[in-house]
Amino acid sequence: MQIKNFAKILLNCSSHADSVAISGHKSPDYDCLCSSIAMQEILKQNGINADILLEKPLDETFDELVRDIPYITETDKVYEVVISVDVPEKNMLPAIAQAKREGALHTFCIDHHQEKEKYMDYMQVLNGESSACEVIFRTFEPYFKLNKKLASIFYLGIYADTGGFIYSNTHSSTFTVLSKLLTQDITADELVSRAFQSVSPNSFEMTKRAMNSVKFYHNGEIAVSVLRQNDFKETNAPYGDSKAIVGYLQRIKGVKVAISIFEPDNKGDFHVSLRTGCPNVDVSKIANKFNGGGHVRASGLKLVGDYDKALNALLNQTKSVLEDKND
Ligand SMILES: [Mn+2]
Repeated sequence: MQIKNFAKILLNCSSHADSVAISGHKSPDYDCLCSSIAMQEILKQNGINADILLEKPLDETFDELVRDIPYITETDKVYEVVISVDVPEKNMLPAIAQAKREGALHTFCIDHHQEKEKYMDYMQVLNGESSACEVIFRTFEPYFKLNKKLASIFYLGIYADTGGFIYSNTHSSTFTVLSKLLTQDITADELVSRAFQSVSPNSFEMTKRAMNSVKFYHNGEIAVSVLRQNDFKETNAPYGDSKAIVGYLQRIKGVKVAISIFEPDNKGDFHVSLRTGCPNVDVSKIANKFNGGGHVRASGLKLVGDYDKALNALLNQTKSVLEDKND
């Protein structure tokens, strides 16, 4: 839900606090990193210092604009205020942020996913907005001065979560925000090609393997790619670069649900990304069955155990959703 005066309350609590922390979700993406950085900058403009908490250092898949930030991955510090950005539920907070949340006096959440639980004292959740970046921009607009750095950060976050302003979460309000960002003389084309359009030779090799693995099910309506642990090891490609693969599958004519499965390490779990371009298919229904989450068009989940069994369960659930047996 939307809270009136959310920005005022957050700034007021933070300015009276000795310490403030900001955290995005586990396995961070551009929107969550950019919204963390934007939040930190907005607080700074209001005379408040805040640390950004992160599970572990970022790999080289991320552009330097978001990578070269002094993140905190370990600290004994107790934070009086903890702010989560782009995190729909408590379990998606990295462990460090979950621990700091327990000891905080005031907690805030700013998000654009479907609200699952009220895990913070104040929840500013605008479901359906393009990105956490857009929610932050609109919520805090009266309380910050837009500059080139902030505009570039917001632009990257919004670009990432809207797939370059084409997903259905792109609204006219999104373009209103973008038009304001472009007044800051940002080099949007350069930003986008650096962050999203360049691939390393290693990532290209990994993508080739993913493409070779593709199998179709349910009369070509389901496409599945898989990258096992050895594919990541042998190509030496960063896990983060595999996120684009599901987007390729979604573009194949006739495919209603695109599924990319990844085994990032030897812990025995499979990360699954789901996409659909079909207006009458809701992939979050598949994700929810496996305690995952996300949006109607793009969702994710985790499977554990034997690969064949995991794949079977996933395919059965996907077929039920396609056949609409699920309601
Ligand atoms: Mn997001």
